[in-house]
Amino acid sequence: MDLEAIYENVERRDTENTTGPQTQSHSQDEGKDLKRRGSRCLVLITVGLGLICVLLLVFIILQHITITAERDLIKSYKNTAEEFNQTINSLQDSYTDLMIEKHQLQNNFNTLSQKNLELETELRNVSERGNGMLFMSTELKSWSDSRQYCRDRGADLVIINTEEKQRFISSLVSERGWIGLSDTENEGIMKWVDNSPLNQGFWLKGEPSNYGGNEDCIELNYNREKTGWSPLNSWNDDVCSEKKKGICEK
Ligand SMILES: [Ca+2]
Ligand SMILES: [Ca+2]
Repeated sequence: MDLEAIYENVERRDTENTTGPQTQSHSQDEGKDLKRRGSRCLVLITVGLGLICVLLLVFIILQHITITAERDLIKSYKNTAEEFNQTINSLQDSYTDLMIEKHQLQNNFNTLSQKNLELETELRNVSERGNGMLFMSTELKSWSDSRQYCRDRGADLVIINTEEKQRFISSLVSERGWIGLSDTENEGIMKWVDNSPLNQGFWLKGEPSNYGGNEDCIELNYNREKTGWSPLNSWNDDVCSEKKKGICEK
């Protein structure tokens, strides 16, 4: 019921009951009762409105928290997406660089393959002229053991009997190695492994020295810094038990 209507009703009753003392007292009690009820209603309405306000406030706070959390989540997704894009771009750049590097390596490989082919052809030509195929042993051994290494592979220590072959082997060898020449049987009489005599030697300056009276096996010395070294001056006699690689010819 409307509060004003209640008060109007009370006043109207007061006006109507002004005829006698008993009736007037009774009407006053009723008015007080109505006022108390009205006050109670007012309190209830106020409390109700307060509760509604509190609920609304709680609802708004919850909504705010939810929206904030969603916004943070979206922000996080956005950052992740940006990082992902950056990673993709970086990978793309790396891929491009690698492709360029791959092409360069491919070109280098092609160039090296071509050079290798040329060297193989040159080696074949020289080998054909020298009746053999050249290779270096992989182990350091005495002259006799190096020779055995070659023989175990169907070859022998190399015989160098032309300037062309000497030049070619000097250009290939990058370390010292035994060749098939020695004066083991007769000091000063050099013989090849096929027992043919030495016609032309390509000695380093001052060699063969037979130093200590015990140098009977011949090596091709790669050391280009050595005094007097040249492609046609690279032989040295050394102690046969010294460990070196062997230059084999098949
Ligand atoms: Ca000697
Ligand atoms: Ca010597």
